[in-house]
Amino acid sequence: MALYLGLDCSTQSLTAVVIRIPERKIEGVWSVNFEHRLPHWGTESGVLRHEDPRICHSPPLMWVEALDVLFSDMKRDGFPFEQVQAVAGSAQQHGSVYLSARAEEALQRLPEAKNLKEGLSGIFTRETSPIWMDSSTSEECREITEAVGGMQALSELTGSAAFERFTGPQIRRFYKTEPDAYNATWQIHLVSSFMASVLAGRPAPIDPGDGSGMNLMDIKTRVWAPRALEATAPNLKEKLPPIAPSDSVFSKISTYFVKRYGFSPETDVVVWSGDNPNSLIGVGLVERGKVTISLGTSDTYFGFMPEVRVDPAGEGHLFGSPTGHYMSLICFINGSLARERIRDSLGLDWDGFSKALEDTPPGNQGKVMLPWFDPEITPKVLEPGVRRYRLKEDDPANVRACIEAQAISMRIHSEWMGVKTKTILATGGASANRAILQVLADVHDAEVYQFEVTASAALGAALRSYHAHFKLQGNEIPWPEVVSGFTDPDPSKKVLPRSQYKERYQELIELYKACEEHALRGGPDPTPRLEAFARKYPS
Ligand code: XUL
Repeated sequence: MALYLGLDCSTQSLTAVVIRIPERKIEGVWSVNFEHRLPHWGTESGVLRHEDPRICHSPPLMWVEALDVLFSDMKRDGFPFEQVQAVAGSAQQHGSVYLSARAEEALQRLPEAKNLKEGLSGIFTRETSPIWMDSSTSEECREITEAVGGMQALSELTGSAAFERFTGPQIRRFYKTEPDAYNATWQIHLVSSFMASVLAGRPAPIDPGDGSGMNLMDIKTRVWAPRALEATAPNLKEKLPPIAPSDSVFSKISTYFVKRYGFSPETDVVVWSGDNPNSLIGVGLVERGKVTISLGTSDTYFGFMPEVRVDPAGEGHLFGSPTGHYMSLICFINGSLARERIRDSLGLDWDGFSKALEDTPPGNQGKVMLPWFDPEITPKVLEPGVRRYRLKEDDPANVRACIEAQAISMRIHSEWMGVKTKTILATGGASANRAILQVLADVHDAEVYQFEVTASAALGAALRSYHAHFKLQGNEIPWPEVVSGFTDPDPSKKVLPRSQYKERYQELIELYKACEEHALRGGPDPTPRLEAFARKYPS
């Protein structure tokens, strides 16, 4: 009997999922919400808001402090830390942590520290970390793209066009705006490799899954790409940790955690990865066929991909999968952030939100919203602002307009992946809402399964720790076997597409495209077409 621990350091919280092997059971789930449990950091849902809405940072010491809070909660609940064989982790992608030369010694000396926060304060050359919601680096994106030889060249080299939130453009901005601090930086980590370093008490490598969210790694060979590094900042290679396979154990756990919480000194620490690559495992996408829609702070749409295929429009991404293959992904910033804003502006709770959704007809009588509360990633919208067509701001139909917009946008912007989806796995907080899943099923004309475990990234990390631990002992378990029993969709949680609405949604998808054309590229006003749609489908 053995326990495997998976941690997920997301935008809003730090979560632990523990699995028990060979019983193949989830032993427990614990979570620490940053805003509520660590209010002294002054974040809003884990993010430090800036007067410039494009700038989004988080304090790295908050994530570190959360680790002590999380393990203390588990200890209070009598969790048997000594039975944990290995720990792997997941973190929000793209965010970067800038360490000074003091960091190495501070990590080593953690066992003597009063707590993690105290032991690791003063090790940063940048006190706050730019995170994936930051969109302040458009100029740097242009510069990098040009230096590498254009969007197509960068995309083929690194798996993605340059994106504001990707780590390379963020590093370039830091180098340009704070050159002294950049020069004083010893190592630049991702949130994932930083948290892994804390657990191990020494610098951790970056895995190809998270490395591919940087615009710095050669997506085919999985090594740092010299052309991309040169285009980004000087001496960057020496500041980046090495890249190591996602299923490698790189250290034993730091004595700090042995002394304080009772972990065994033999506990293996596995290389961490990004939340999306971890979720790929956590929902069992280890072979081609299905796709996942993750309804979290951001919404993501992703699938397993056996071969290299990049988005010619430059909107989507190709990341490394922890299985050694690839995954395709598109990310929407206005996910739960948009749903919460609508809920609050209409004075509803989640039940009221679901009711408003159920009380409005599919197609919403031609009332359409482009829910760009924050700058949007897909499609690229740098000047935020919600656009409404035939929709007043206080109309309860805003609920359906938001949910339909999110579902349709996913459908339109995932066409490059070239898979006609028959089965969608829904995960993340909002996947518990069946009314939302019905919209997804109808818009995508696919069956949608709701997942039991909403913490799919942390579960994926727990499964990765189990896989890596066995591999280290010379007993590599095939991935379908690793995930089996944990990620099988529950047939009673299936939502079917309703054929009577198929044609209606096909029409609405075209109209939604016209709204995007109008809002982004000066296309004709789609209002008359929406009015005709409303007459055709009044209820
Ligand atoms: C993916 C992305 C987000 C973050 C959120 O590219 O930016 O999904 O990983 O945690």
